[in-house]
Amino acid sequence: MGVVNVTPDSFSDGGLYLDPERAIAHGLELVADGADILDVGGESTRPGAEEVALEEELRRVEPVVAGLAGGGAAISVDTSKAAVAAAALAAGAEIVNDVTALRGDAEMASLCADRQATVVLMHMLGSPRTMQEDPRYDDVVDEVKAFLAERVEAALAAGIAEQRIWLDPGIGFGKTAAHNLELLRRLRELQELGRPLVVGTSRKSFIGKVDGSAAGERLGGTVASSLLAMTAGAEVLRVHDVAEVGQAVAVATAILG
Ligand code: HH2
Repeated sequence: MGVVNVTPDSFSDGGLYLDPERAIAHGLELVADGADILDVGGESTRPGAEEVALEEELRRVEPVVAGLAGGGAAISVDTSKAAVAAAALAAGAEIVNDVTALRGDAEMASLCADRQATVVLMHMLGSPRTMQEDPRYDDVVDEVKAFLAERVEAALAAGIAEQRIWLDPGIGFGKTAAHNLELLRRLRELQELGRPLVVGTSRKSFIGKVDGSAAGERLGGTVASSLLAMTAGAEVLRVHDVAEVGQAVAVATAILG
């Protein structure tokens, strides 16, 4: 899954693809690099990020989804607003990646059920504005797992088919570096939930906590963590650097057979 951020303020590529033409060109490049899915987002969820008004998020996302649909990859929309998801699904998206796991907008679950969208349910403690203020868990893996199990039940109750539900531990969303490392170390435990796992470690700050690197210098850490997630059962790797991670995955897969 390649990341297409149509935002001025994303933590690693904010402002690069705010213009729809540039975002579409970037998405097509990621498809050429081997992306099977493009995740188009118009609102940064980095720690402390300001919320984006509905009209502005629609203005960013809709033309980019329309421009990329049919371009060789499935389109996912990274939003927690039902109106944005609806517009993206109408423009050709098939997947709704909701970092609030259907808790952010009361209309989201029924929309996804009606449109038969695949949904990504992600764990987050708190909201982007507050999530990095002293996050605490007794056992981060058990708590993330219990949360995701509860959100699967909520999605099923809303009429979303089980085979359309993917799960994500939410690396960096209300977690310290130690929490993120433990989630990645024990990722297999989340496989017990029985649904495909999406994992997004790309350029995230836990990598910088390991070696002091800045957001633009975390490709090695992204590759390492993505490969380990893959060998622990992750089926979707959400990354900015599709060519590099794709090559690493291909070589690792060839070695492992
Ligand atoms: N991470 C980010 C955004 N959306 N969605 C899922 N399912 N999983 C993730 O790990 C995830 C996500 C943050 O990365 P990015 O989009 O590059 O940054 P920003 O939120 O600042 O736009």
